[in-house]
Amino acid sequence: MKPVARNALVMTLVTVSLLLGACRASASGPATIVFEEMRFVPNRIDAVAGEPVRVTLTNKGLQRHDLNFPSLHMPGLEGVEAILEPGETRTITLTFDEPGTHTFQCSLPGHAVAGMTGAVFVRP
Ligand SMILES: [Cu+2]
Repeated sequence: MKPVARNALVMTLVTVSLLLGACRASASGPATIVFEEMRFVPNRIDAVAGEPVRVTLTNKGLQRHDLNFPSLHMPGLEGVEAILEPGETRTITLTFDEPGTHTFQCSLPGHAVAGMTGAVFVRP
């Protein structure tokens, strides 16, 4: 794990949490997503609105992949991004304030259309 990249990601996630107004402390169960060529395994996460969910990302693919939420529409940032090199593992924390479905994808060119898509299902 690269400390600098990890710190940048933490700052991004803190910003997202503040923007969403999520300040509650209880946690949803941890989840794991493996990046492969060209898919996420599994390609869904279940979460509870307002509760942080820890997600461990592992890139078992042969090239760089990321986890990107286009729906978050943050100025200057195309959603929550976690770019992993092959063999890299990182744990992120996501908090969604409203119930609903948030799709995610790998934002590298051609990867989403090749099948690297998924969704977080947020229940009340
Ligand atoms: Cu990819």
